Amino acid sequence: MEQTFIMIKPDGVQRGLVGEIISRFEKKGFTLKGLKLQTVEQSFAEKHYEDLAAKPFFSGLVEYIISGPVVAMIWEGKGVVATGRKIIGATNPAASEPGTIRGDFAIHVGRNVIHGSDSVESATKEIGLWFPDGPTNWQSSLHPWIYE
Ligand code: RTP
Repeated sequence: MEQTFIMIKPDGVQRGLVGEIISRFEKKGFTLKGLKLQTVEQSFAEKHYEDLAAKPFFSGLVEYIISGPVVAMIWEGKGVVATGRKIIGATNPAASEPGTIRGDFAIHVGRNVIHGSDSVESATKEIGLWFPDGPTNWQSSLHPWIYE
C-alpha cells in the first residue's frame, strides 16, 4: 500500500492545528503509520529540502522549519501521495481552494502550515530520512469498510 510523508510545520504546531490536520487525514480513511513531534537541526532541514537549495527562499525556508517543533507523520492508503497533496492544497495559500488545509488555515506561502511528499519517489526518500526505523507495522480494522 502506498505511503506518504506529511509534516505539520512549526506554524501549524504553534497555532494548534495538529489535531485538525490529523483528523482530516483520518476521516478520509488513511492510516497513520508513523508519528513524532521533533525539533530538527539546520543540517537536517537542509537535507530534507536539498532539491530547493538553489532557490532564493531556501535559507528562509530552513530558518522557518527549524524555528520550532514539527509533527512528522507517515500516512498510508491507496493514492495517498496525490490525494494527500489535494487535501493540503496549492503551495501558495492564495491559490489554495477553500476546503484544503492551506486554503482554510494559511495566507502566506512562507507560512503554509504543512508539507506533503510530491511523488511516490520523494515519499520513499523522505520517510527514510525522517523514520529510519520505518513505519509502525499495524493494520487498521476499518480496512474492509474503506476498501472494496
Ligand atoms: P512542501 O514541499 O512544503 O510540501 O511544499 P510544496 O511542494 O508545495 O512546494 P515547494 O516548491 O517544494 O516549496 C517548499 C516550501 O518552500 C516554501 N516556499 N516559499 N517564499 C517563497 O516564494 C516560497 N516558495 C516556496 C513553502 O513553505 C513551500 O511549501
